[in-house]
Amino acid sequence: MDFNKVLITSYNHCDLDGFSCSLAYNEYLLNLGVDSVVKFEGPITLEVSIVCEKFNLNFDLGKKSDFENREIVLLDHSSPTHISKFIDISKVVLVMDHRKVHNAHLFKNAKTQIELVASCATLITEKFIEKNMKISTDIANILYLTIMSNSIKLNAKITTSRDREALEYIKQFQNIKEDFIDILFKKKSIITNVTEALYNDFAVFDKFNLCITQLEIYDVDLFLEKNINEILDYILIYKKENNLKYTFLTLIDLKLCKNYLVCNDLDLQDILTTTFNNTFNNNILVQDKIYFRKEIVPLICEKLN
Ligand SMILES: [Mn+2]
Repeated sequence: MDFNKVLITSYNHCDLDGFSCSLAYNEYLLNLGVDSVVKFEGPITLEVSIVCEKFNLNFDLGKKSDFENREIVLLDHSSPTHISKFIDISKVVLVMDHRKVHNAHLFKNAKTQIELVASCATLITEKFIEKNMKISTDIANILYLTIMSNSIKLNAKITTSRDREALEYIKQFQNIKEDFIDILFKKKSIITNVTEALYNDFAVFDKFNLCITQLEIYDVDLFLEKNINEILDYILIYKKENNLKYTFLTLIDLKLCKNYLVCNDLDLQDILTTTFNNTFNNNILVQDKIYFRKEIVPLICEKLN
């Protein structure tokens, strides 16, 4: 597609996928000679800040004047909510995301590409592959980390052959040491303020009066042992404050590749028990595989309908 002047962004407080996609697509467009800039709305997430520090990248890019009168590209996100006030929805010309439940149709003037791969970074890498275009070392490194992180080192069920092929292409340009992925996993698991971490990751699904927060932790058992009471208390507070019917936490164990669902609402426990054919023990339901929130939502929505 042809662009004039472009501003690339993701959702507010975006994760590593939104961050990497934006920087990579910016490099892709600049290589094609397009006048392109990136802008994010903070605060910066822990995983992104670890990666920024590692590769000396900047989350706060450019000056305000650079951002006016541009067509907008929205990456790793497909809803008019949780985006910056600076985004005029009618100016969004391209939306790329990898969620089954999305609102891309609300961007009336946008071309949309929604495909269910593990990482939106895979869709961006495919743009480079199509043109057989080189990727700079820094961008290759963050794309590689993102796909490895999003697929939990290719262990997540959502991983597709397209994610693997994207990684193969990136490998010729990246120089990151393999052990940095585990270092990143461990570093991003150090949560000093549990309530804040839960708050920052809540996603609301209005249609179902449902809200789910998600954390990825290197050792979930230990984390829950320390924090279960604070988690259950805060989930309840958040539910009441926001007038929601259902609220729960989903945790992914990055070491054991397991999933944990946490809530003390008995009605919701019933729904989750039926959905996953598994039972709660002390308000925790454990499963021997990874489920991302984006996988859980379509499953549970069927039951809430
Ligand atoms: Mn993503």
